[in-house]
Amino acid sequence: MTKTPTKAPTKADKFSFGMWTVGWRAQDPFGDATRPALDPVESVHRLAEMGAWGITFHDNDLIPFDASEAERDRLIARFKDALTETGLQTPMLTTNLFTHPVFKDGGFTSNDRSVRRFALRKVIRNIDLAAELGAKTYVFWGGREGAEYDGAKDVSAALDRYREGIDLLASYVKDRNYDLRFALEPKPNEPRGDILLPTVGHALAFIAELEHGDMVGVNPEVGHEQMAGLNFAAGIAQALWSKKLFHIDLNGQRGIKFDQDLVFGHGDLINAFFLVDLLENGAADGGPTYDGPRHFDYKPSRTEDMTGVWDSAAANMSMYLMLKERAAAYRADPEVIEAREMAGVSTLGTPTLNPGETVADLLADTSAYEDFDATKAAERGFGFVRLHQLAMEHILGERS
Ligand code: GLT
Ligand code: MN
Ligand code: MN
Repeated sequence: MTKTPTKAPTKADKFSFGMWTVGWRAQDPFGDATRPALDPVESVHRLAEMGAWGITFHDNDLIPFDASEAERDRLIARFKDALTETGLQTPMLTTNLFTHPVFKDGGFTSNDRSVRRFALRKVIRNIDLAAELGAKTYVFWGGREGAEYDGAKDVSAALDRYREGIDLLASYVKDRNYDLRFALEPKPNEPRGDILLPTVGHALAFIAELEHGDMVGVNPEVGHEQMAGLNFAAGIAQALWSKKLFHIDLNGQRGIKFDQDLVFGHGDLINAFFLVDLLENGAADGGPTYDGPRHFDYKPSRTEDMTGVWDSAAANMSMYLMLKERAAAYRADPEVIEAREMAGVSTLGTPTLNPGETVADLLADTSAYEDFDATKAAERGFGFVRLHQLAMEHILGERS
């Protein structure tokens, strides 16, 4: 029986799931799979029944690497039928450039040129399918683009090849007039010892070097930034600020360790709260929000049977909706509004110079420097702890 989430999602919530998430058979480096294979058509039906809006996939989640043309056509056709029956969308597609041994040293940045050319062809083929299915985002997670040994990879040349690949694929999309944007997904390590474009910041800097950077953004994943000890909500704020948050992978991670892919909110709950607050309400009042898919990229733990798989899928959506409710109450709470004002959070949006004020005007303003009482200004307490405590009380349901 399909589990009904505690909080019932609707299509308007734009919740989507990777086919590889609920479909994960739970094999890990130390143990065999603990669950049977899941038919993608069943995933489509179950997710739709639970109130999800979309399903996303890698080429090889649906079509085996060595499938014949006829088999490929058959698998796509029955998948499309399931989409039509359920109304589930396919908002994002991506390419598997990591499972087959041919990609052991990467796809776009493999030291083997023939592999790089093969990778480009594999992506182009699936981009055509993405356009056919009406996807709006194409994700690039370069899990194998990296190295274990510093002497094994010329990082500068690898970045040249990465740029060459992404720019070539972007020009292909433009030539075909596909309504598709690219989103690069950073990760610091695993499966490679060190992966290229390890964080949101690295990815944003890379995008700025692209010829077709206008159609390339990021797809940050909660756990991937947290594996590097970074603040995910803060990284997302910068991606939004750069107008580059094209997609997002929601999940949970507990600290700097292997990629856990827990249910959203089952890791750093406080950061998850501030993330949802940011996505839904914007950084400052009136700041940019995110209206793209709320995409869950988690792995149902190895301990779970199929009931546990669907329970955990529902848990992701419930967690998001509960946090959304808490965040709305937090923003509307008069005490929070006052504490944010006292803390200067809501006044940081005021430009430091007056409209039209010049450097000369600033230099002429004695109140800004000569007469400025730094000792007095240093006396100010910001009340950040009180503000944070109010947030905790909202998270714990003490205030509502
Ligand atoms: C893989 C990875 C995820 C990526 C997927 C997209 S594949 O499961 O762990 O973080 O988002 O390629
Ligand atoms: Mn991911
Ligand atoms: Mn992950």
